Amino acid sequence: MAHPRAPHRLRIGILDLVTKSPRPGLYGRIMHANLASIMPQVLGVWCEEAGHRVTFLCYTGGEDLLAAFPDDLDLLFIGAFTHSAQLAYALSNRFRRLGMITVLGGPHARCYPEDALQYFDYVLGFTDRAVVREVLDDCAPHRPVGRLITAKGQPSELPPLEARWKYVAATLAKAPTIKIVPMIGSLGCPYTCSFCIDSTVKYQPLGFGQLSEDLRFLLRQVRHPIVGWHDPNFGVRFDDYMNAIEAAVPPGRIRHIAESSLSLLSEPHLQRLRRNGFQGLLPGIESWYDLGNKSKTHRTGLERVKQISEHVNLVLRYVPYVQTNFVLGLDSDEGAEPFELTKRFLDLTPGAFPAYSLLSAFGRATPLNLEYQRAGRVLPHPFALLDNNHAMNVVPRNYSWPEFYDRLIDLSEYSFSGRAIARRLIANRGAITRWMNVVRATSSEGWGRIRYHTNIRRLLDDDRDMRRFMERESDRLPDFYVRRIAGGLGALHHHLPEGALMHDPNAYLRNSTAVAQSQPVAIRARSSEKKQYLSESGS
Ligand code: B12
Ligand code: SF4
Repeated sequence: MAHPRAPHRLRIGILDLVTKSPRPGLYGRIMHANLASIMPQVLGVWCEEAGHRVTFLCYTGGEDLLAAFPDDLDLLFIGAFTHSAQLAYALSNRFRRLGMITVLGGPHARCYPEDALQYFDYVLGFTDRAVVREVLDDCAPHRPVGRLITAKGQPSELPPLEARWKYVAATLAKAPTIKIVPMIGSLGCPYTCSFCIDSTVKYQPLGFGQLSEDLRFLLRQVRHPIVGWHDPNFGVRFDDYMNAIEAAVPPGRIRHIAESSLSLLSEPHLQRLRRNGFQGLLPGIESWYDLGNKSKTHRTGLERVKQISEHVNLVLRYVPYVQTNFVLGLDSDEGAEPFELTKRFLDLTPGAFPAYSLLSAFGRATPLNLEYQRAGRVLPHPFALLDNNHAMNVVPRNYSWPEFYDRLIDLSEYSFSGRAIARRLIANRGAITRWMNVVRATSSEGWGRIRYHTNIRRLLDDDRDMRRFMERESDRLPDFYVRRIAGGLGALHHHLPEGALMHDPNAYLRNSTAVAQSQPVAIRARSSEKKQYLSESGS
């Protein structure tokens, strides 16, 4: 279809897909608007500053996606995680038929660009103002294969909160009770956890003066705000961060939630965090054998459990809400022990809410995925299942699938049993913490996942297609998954482009032989850069 090239003032749509589900449960209805991304809001600011007209939507599950944008848009940006990729593909297909140019950005675009290029005119990696300007200036169909544009690294600055406030406010208007304002003060991370997308991205604060300004602005808009920090690892430059908060916020006026590693949560730091209103922390524990650097421990096994439990209990004395993150199925895990150790941790740390991620290789997210791909261990589970929970797309090194699922179900039942919920309730302080933990344990996250994993375990025995798919004997997608994905897309299912149900799980390896050959050197260089940063900053 003919399209006007770069009209002077473009009509631009921006869609932030927080969920793929049009039927969110209780937790989703309350929390989805609080999980909005920052970059789509940033894009809105950049596009308007460039003189274009923006229609913005954060999709939390209740909105009508087909009616949300005017039919005469020139350009539609979609921000998507991998689990929402097929919804994004279906929307792109539908809107391209109406004559729009489509652009994909966000974690899926960074992880699976080869795949996304088949369905979008532009796919963006690292995105800064110059990259956005390039898209707006070009604004042309690129089909059948889209144009990949990426900045050299993360942007060095983002617009102030004031500039993106109208998008924040419109999104939070959809949150019925708890309203969390998304903010960010740094990009990248100095650590090198092998499974993480930021393991090779250098740490970079975004400017502490601006941060104070943003917090002052926020206090003028909301009486007692809650801030959710999106920093990949909050508080790396701890003193600078706290100084910036203290310069702007009278004690107790703002509550904060952040993802931080235990190595940054010493008792003096916790005291300062409490003084500054930190109410929720999400440290990553990940494994009892591997990745000890971010918890500042060289111990393994039961010794590590005891040390970390003591540390998390200390955190809980200062901060009421603590979620501990674990990755299950890492290559360092073998036999019953890792699962039993996590149970001991729960016994010793009843107040923490455990969040389990199944080991997932998100395309290009980390160089480690090349190793899994080379070893033929990555399964072609459709994107909609890749949210760290509904599928594990890496064949475990030391478990058969039935054994892995038996242990996963056993651990999940232990974590969300009536006894564990009651112990958590008693150990927790504050109505919101208690309520959140009970709802999470009894809704789709706790009990819902036990039901789901139990079903997969049953299918491993009863459904030959499922077993063959998981054992890499066949690429034929089991009917159970086909039905689940069609049901999830609902009315949009018939817009899913042909072939978009499946993807090439080894695209990264296939398309990056040259990159892969040069990578170890580049990775070594980045790792030593990071080690130097950690030793200089004392983190
Ligand atoms: C903060 C965070 C969250 C927050 C906020 C999420 C949000 N809406 O942004 C919360 C806690 C809510 C969250 C939830 C989840 N998360 Co999360 N999260 C992160 C984290 C720690 C930082 C991401 C971040 O904001 N970075 C700062 C931004 C500015 O940088 P960036 O993400 O690199 O984005 C750049 C480009 O991608 C681009 N860009 C980003 N968005 C967009 C949008 C458009 C339209 C465009 C054009 C460009 C663009 O511009 C940026 C600048 O270069 C990363 C891990 C990490 N270390 O990065 C995981 C990560 C993104 N999360 C991940 C996952 C799996 C999840 C969950 C599915 C977990 C779960 N089971 O619930 C949910 C999904 C939520 C959803 N919206 O669908 C994965 C994503 C993998 C993937 N390919 O999908 C990551 C990479 C962690 C991992 N496992 O490796 N997460
Ligand atoms: S500390 Fe967190 S953000 Fe940093 S590399 Fe490890 S998992 Fe990624």
